[in-house]
Amino acid sequence: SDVKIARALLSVSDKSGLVDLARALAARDVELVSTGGTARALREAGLAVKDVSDLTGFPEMMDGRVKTLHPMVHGGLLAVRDDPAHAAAMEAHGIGAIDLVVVNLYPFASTVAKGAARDEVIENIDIGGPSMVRSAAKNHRYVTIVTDPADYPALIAELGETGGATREATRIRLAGKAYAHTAAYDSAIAGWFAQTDAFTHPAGPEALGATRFPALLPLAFARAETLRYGENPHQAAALYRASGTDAGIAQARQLQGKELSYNNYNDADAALELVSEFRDGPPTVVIVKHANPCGVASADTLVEAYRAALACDSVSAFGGIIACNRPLDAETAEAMTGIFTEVVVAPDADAAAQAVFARKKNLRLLLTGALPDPVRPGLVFKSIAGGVLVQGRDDGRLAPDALRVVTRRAPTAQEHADALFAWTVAKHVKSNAIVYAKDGATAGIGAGQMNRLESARIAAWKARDAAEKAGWPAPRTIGSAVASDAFFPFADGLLAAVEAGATAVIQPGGSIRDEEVIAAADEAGLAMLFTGMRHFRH
Ligand code: 93A
Repeated sequence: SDVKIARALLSVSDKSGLVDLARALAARDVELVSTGGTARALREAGLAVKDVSDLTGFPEMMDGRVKTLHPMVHGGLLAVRDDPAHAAAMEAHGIGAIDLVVVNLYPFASTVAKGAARDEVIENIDIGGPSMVRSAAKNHRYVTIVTDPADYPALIAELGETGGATREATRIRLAGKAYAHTAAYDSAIAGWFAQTDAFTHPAGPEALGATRFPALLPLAFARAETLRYGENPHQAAALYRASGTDAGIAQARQLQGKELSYNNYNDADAALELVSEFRDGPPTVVIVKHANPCGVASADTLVEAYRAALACDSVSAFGGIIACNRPLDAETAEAMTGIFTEVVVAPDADAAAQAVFARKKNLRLLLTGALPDPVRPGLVFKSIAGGVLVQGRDDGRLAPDALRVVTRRAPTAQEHADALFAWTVAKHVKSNAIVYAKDGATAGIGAGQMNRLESARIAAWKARDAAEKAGWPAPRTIGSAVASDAFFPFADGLLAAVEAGATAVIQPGGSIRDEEVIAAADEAGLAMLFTGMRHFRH
């Protein structure tokens, strides 16, 4: 049921929105009680505030370490008001009920992030704040707990709707949020200690892997959406959004279309991650199916890039997910709506493009703003039975001097450019990945096979199929560059590429049979580049 707010305790480090909220409370004759800095901010705004020290009869002491840790505060928060014994205790000790608690905590994470000294970090471990948050949240039957300034406007609105009270559903929701907040807070602290522990360990942090992975991951994911189902209709699914980042598909803004499904998110993520590699490049379009690209192309204009990407494998592109690295214009939108497409992801879309998409009610249009940095650091999780594997995201990028020509013939400028293009795409294709590219467009993509030879054959076969469909005189693998995500263990995969007409190869190198593979390349007159870097993706 509704609980009328008569007394509020405000104690916040982040003072944004504070004065507006306090004014709304004061306007409803709510008594305001505050700690030092918060009280000062409210008085400066002309509001009447009672000091917590007046409530407790103790001064704030020990540099503020002890200010709200007192029965006058926690009794007021925890009392079960309609329990006669609790009511008697309140009466006996002169404890007044507190109906609303507005608290946010000492900025621990940002203090660590700014590289503060150990003492300063420790001082920013909030004790009294989380105690109040947890007391108030436990007693949500009577008490409202607000930990996020983003919730102030809704609270103010609710006070207006109810005549100065909060609803039970609101108190329950905010209590859950409060415990998520203190849990994330303590997890950040525990992560910092685990790190510190490793740094003082006799074996050293490197030996424990702790410089890259703390013993505890201080990560916060909040459920953002319950999805209709997972990869299959009998699997339940939800999207959890990571706090503290805006660099991903989970943060994209959906402009129109049906709800995104689990598979849509997964595919759109693959498409956005790949197209972001071309953030600073020419207009580029990626088409993804089942989390693998089935066509990628760069061109002078976005619409040309789309057509070239589509031509690579127009059969697979049906029902695909498209991502591009330029704002959408009407002409490109028109071309994209030529076949059934599930999702289009773009940095932006002009009004004319939006009008074109609006005609396709089901098509989901996602706008990301500036594309994410392809080499930003990050973690990648894969759950295995009973655990989670964690690795850094594949932020590998070839340094300009990393490429080594290992054949007698060096690649031409065009072969070199196509090789790099194919290599970038191969990074985003499930292993074993083979990608043929020519003139800035993929010519054939072989993904996810259990041996490299088969991926090479499938990619070539698909290129022949595409040529047949488009009425081209020959498949575009002829005169192409081919990329392999990992080394060719035998010459057979390379020979399949020769057969398909590739004239240049890019691959990591490093096989014990490299010499055999290089000899086969030389014999066929190929130019081959070694990257020294592998891009497995499973
Ligand atoms: O040092 S504390 O752990 N001890 C306390 O008793 C206490 N009570 C509130 N930190 C405490 N707080 C925190 O002070 C709140 O969580 C809030 O972050 C901050 C507000 O202090 P001020 O009002 O002086 O700016």
